[in-house]
Amino acid sequence: MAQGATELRESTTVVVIGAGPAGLTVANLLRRRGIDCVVLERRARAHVEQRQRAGIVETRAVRMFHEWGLADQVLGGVPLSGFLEIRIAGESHLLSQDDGSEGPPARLCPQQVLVQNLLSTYVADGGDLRFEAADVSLHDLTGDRATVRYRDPSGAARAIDCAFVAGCDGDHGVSRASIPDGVLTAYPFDHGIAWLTVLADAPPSVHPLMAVSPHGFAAHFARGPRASRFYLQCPPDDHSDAWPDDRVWSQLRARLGDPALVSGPITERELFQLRSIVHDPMDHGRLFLVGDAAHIVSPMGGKGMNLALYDAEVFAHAVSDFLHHNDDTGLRSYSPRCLRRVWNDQEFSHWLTQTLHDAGDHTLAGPFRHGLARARLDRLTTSPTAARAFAELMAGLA
Ligand code: RFL
Repeated sequence: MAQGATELRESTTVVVIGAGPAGLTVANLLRRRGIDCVVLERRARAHVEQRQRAGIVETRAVRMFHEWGLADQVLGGVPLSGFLEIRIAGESHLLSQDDGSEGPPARLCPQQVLVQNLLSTYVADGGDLRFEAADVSLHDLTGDRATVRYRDPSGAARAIDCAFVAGCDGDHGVSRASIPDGVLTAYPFDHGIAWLTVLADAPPSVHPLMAVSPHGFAAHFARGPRASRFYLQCPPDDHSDAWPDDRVWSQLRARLGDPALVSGPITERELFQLRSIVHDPMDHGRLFLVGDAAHIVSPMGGKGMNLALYDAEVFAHAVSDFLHHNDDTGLRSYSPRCLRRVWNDQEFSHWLTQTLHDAGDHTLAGPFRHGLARARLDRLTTSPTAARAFAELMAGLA
């Protein structure tokens, strides 16, 4: 954007780009430490508050919100039932989610509920949050101060000087794209699988449920007292138009091994590819990438949003240590510290994705990988030690 004479200039400590789980958590944690910030969000408030995606805030993240004194305000939903059901060819196996640690467990808290609560807490706390910020651009990232430019809803050009920029604008945002070519290395992975996901006004499953069947993988998760999210494995070149309601319900009944599954109106459907990517490093000068802006994890294992919350806390501690104690250790170690957890969760998600798909339709993975996946499931459902290690990973404590 041209820097005209009418540009309105301001100054703050941190500009946060994006008001998803990552950006709103960064903003709330910074305010708890008395650090000024401005959040710039491209979309309108109603859009941000209604975007449905993740459903579970893992144990580690629940305890993080408790430690910051935010749990009562931001965590909606209910504590998790304590079991995960894996159904193999119609046979049910309940895995305890007890990881052996003390403290509050994971919560069934839909992403939009978390976002609404983070948003209202931040605004009630006097936080500065600007919706419909257009043409956001980042400047002077390696200088003494960075500048973020944008146009407000009236079309006026604005510029904010800051010490740090938190790039929380997801995989398609402007933050990562502002880093010069050659600075970051991308590590992408395509699972070669697509999922059709539907949200339906249908009774939730008793426990989070993942099913392995010769027809392909399926899953059923609660998204509220009367709402469910379902997932169905499909070929990567499939299209959601090929999935009329009748086909969705008959395939779910076959794959979940539940002929009596109660259907309901489908309120949302989307077909997406299972893919993962890691960008390394997660910082450049005064810019720190947080959440999906730095990494995408395939949804199996429910780690994407939880990683965003992890990065947000590491960043907030790092900025606070620097401003309050003149200690830049946290800023310098931000990227390696976050990437260690990112790769840990990528490995878990990849392992679970391969296991639950390969163990089903053996024509896709071939008989050898099918046998390996069945052996992993056998170990998981018969060895208490294997089940405990799995629970730790699900909880985010490993
Ligand atoms: P978000 O949520 O994408 O938010 C980014 C925000 O930035 C804004 N933005 C901009 N603002 C200003 N200027 C720009 N130029 C901008 N460009 C973008 C956007 O409007 C938006 O408000 O990223 P964040 O905060 O890093 O959060 C990440 C999570 O949303 C994501 O990891 C999860 O939803 C992934 N995910 C799941 N994660 C879990 O932990 N558990 C799950 O069960 C789970 N299920 C899922 C998922 C993702 C799914 N999709 C997207 C395929 C299920 C699905 C269907």
